[in-house]
Amino acid sequence: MNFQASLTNSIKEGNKRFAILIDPDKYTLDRLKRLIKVSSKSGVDYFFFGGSLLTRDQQELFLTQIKESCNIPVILFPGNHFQINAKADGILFLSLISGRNPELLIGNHVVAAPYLKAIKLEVIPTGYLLVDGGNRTTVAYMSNTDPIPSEKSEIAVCTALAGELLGLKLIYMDAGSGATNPVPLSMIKQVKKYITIPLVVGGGIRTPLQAEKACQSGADLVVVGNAIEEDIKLVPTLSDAIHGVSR
Ligand code: 1GP
Repeated sequence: MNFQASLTNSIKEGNKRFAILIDPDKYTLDRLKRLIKVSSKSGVDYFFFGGSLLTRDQQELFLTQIKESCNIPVILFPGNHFQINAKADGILFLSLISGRNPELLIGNHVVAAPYLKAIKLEVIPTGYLLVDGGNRTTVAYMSNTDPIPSEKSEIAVCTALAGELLGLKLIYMDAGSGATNPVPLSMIKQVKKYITIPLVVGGGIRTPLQAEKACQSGADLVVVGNAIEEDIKLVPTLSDAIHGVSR
């Protein structure tokens, strides 16, 4: 089953999903192998793979390692079109709809389109909303966009709604990797109330309780990266917290 179908199914069944963000710059091959093992045992649903800026050429090696050693689907979360890779299962085809940078609304998509057409990757049209997490993140700098202020839920709601009306299939609210504060729960609740497509939430989630609360507020899928890079023991506890939440 592809990513969109499996996520839609889990929502219908009232289940929440857990994705680990693998920024290949932050792992060695040995640490990646450990992460794969722990994730397989802990019921991790997806690996998101990518970063706003990659400086080490490890993508091919790491994707091969993941695909050869587990069944967890790998969804590319690309910072740019150099990160397109046919070894993955799918790609978040991101439109940075909280920003006003035309390259990230359509320019990069035009460049990527023929590559995506030529390879067998599930393309997931995604409305990406960057939300202020209290510090300036790499994604805010690299994308040259202003995040939505954390107290402006109405802007997030209208932006997410516009994304759905434009035909996007997923909304991803992100405070940015390493954010001081995650996306506010009140903002998640408001957005969830107005959209019918799946809602992904990530950025700055560091504890099982934060992950659980994000799910209870309406996140269908929670993404965690940094906290797991620092402490791999969080994987099973985060997984239990997220999967323990039902509608
Ligand atoms: C970033 O949502 C992801 O795009 C994960 O963020 O690394 O802060 O968990 P963290």
